[in-house]
Amino acid sequence: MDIVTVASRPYSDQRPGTSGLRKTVAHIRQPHYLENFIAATFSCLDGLAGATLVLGGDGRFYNDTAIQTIVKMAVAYDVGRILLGRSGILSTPAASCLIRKNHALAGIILSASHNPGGPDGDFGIKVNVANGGPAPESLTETIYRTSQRLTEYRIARIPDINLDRPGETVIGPTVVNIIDPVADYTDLMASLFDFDAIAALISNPGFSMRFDAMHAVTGPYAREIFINRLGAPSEVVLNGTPQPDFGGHHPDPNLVHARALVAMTQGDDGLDFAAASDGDGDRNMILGKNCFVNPSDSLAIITANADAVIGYRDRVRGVARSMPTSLAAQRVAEKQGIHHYETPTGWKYFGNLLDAGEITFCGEESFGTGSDHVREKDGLWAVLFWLNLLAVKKCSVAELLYRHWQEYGRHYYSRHDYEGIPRTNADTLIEQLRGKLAQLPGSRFGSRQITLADDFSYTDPIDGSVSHHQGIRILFSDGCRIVYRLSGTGTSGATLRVYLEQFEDNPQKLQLDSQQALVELIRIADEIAGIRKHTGYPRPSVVT
Ligand code: VG1
Ligand code: CO
Repeated sequence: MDIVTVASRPYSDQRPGTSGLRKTVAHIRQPHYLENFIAATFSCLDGLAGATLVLGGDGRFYNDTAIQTIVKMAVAYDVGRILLGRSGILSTPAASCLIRKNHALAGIILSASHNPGGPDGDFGIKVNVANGGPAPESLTETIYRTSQRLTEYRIARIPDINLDRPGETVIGPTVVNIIDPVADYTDLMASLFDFDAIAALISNPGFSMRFDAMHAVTGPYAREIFINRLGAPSEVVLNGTPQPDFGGHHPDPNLVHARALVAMTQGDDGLDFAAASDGDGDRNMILGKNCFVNPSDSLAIITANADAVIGYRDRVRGVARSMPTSLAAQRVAEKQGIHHYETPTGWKYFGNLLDAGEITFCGEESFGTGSDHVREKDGLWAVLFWLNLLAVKKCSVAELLYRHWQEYGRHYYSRHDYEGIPRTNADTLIEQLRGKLAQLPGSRFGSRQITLADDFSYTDPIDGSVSHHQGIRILFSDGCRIVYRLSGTGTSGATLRVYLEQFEDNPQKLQLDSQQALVELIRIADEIAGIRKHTGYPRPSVVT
């Protein structure tokens, strides 16, 4: 076995963001860039020699090239076994499932999630740890510091392996095991949900549905689950073949990027149910006939109705939501007497709470929902949860939603993104806002008064670790909230996210258009932060 040590020089920008290291493909393809980050990661994983590593990605451009490099490095770093998804494919939740099931030490998931792919698109590297979840900030910071001192890495000089041929190959100290990426995940889903009830719903001629895989990783998973296991006709899965450039689209399941699917739910003969997932299969969008389920509401409805689903009956301990996510789930937790936690943005902050059994469900406003079945958000899981609810409750998506609002009130909610603004403008906006925070409490805006204005900090209740600067929150006397933060997943310029929330429990006012309901708060958000002035944008580039 020819293992060589290659001299390298550190790159200064290998600090992982909200969800892994995310860069343009061109950036990742710089000499030694990928190798450096993998070497830094490997040297920070205690006990790597002889251990099991899960490896796969969302199939985007450069996925297979990067996998070949990582396999050769894993051999050089004495990894004992690599569990590799066939053709390099693993959805993020399936990778999490495999890490847990096989007691792997870690996983590497190659994905830039919902960001576009292709030679001119984005690429990403996510590192997961032994619980199946994203590496905690303590580890990503150590990897980053290591990357800044890196002067060399090791790699085996071996031919590329055939990623399409299942089975085991021994390469020096390492067994490379190419596995079916779909089977274990499908079994896990079958253990949580009532597949017979869902199959009966899907076969009912009065029920129409589509799942849009957006040319991304969930295609093979959706085909196995919906068509092979649940008996749906093949046309139920749209865009089901993963493509390196996602067909030239953003694999981002929201009202903007999944517009064609949304259109299929509109009108009297619109679909009864439609859903979509993102590049790496961890996000979900849920739609009913003429009806969109806001992700914050979805988390609340899943929590409130968990007893209807066999895998969750009588065992719900609590729910956590990322800070910008609406308070709808908290309202359910308070009423049901279960735990509730508010964490920073990013799935890594849920891991400790899930491991400690403090929570059963968790979610984010950014179309992410999940539970303690894995340690990642899980798109198809959420879709199956909703189908299971519809099958048991024998009602439509809209009925489930309206009933929930009637019982708990409605949290009108929207996120406004200002994408691709110059970094300095974004930093100035946030700095000026921070400078004003102390004076804001007590300020009046019409009938509203600010009761709290702070820069959110989080102390993990399990390990005591503290995370600062997790978004600026402005809370008002009537329960409204405005949150401002900068994205940590973009690859060019800066993206400002503004999150708006307003509670309503007047039964006459539960069915307004969200943007209409929030119009005054949107104006106040601009007045406080000078959004238009700093960004130069008259309106947000994406509204969800
Ligand atoms: C965004 C979302 C965040 C999510 C993250 C990763 O981060 O806001 O809620 O956890 O993407 O999602 P940011 O920093 O750009 O706001 V994805 O599906 O990687 O996995
Ligand atoms: Co994703």
